[in-house]
Amino acid sequence: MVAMTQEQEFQELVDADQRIEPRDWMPEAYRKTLIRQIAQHAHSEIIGMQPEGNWITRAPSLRRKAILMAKVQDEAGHGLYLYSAAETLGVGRDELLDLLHAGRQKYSSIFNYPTVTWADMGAIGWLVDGAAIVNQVPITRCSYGPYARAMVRICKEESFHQRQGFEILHTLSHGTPAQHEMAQDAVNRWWWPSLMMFGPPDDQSPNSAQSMAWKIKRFSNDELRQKFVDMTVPQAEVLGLTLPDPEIRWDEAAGNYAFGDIDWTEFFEVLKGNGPCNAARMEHRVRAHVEGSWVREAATSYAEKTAARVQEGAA
Ligand code: BYC
Repeated sequence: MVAMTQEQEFQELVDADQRIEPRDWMPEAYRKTLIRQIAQHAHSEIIGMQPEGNWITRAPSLRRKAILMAKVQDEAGHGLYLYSAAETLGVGRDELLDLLHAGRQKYSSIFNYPTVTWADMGAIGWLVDGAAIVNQVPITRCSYGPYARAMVRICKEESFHQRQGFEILHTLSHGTPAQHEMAQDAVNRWWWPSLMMFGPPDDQSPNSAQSMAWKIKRFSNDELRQKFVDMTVPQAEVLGLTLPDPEIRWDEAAGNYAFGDIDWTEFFEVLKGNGPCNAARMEHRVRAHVEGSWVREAATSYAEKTAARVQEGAA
């Protein structure tokens, strides 16, 4: 019998839907691609706090303000779980943040768009968190254990976020004509960028084939985008809002909703740093990091003193 290589054994485990854990052998390229995706995901969570943080002081009621604060805090928590999952692959959180700040790692394109009215909080919850759920539920079955487990709790929280966004839009849509118009305008602006969140079309997605073979990804970008459209079109009807795409129609033969062409030039421009808010998001992130350095220093110093005291006590 010919002995299997480590790589073949690894692929057998993946094919049998077994989980890969941090101490297991894994191909270097698998580790690298996971670090890339998990880091990008973590960065998206913390950069994603900015567009919504923008409305905390201007929420229309105390109830809305408390809910929005809780949501933004949840995003910080998601970032923490994800940086911790990345750390199990042997990379430090500091290192990942340095790569983000140097523009060498990405975050989701969606957070480079501005939040200009209160209705944007509704559209982000409904569409952006809705897209996030469709993309992330399959990651609960990702082959890498720590990433899959982090995603279970994240998805539960995203589900709450999506409903609160839907509720904001439902209230506005059934309010005064001006409120309805504000809700419609927000949906018009967030619809196409939400479809872009799923990544480039399958024939222009260089990482998909390998990530699917490794079961990091369970569905292709286009498959998930289609699921999102199918889920969202009926919800728009309940909201009494329209989606800004005249080509949306039920395709009987395909058993799903057909939709119009996505402007991929806009997507690739945003990825290159040319979206409406790329510069502002990075500038804000780097400034917050620099201004927060004293907190990290104090926490490190406290941890060192506590550890020294424990050691003294043991001596
Ligand atoms: N934005 O080969 P592909 C949230 C990049 S947080 C920017 O298809 P892959 C939330 C891609 O990285 C939502 N870049 O890549 C938070 C690659 O470039 P590199 C974040 C994108 O990895 C707060 C290149 O394009 N969710 O929901 O197989 C408040 C080619 O793409 C994007 C996640 O991160 C994009 N949209 O598939 C509210 C989910 N799309 O790295 C909500 C986890 C693609 O080779 N990530 N690129 O230089 C994934 O599922 C996958 O990474 C993607 C892309 C489907 C996004």
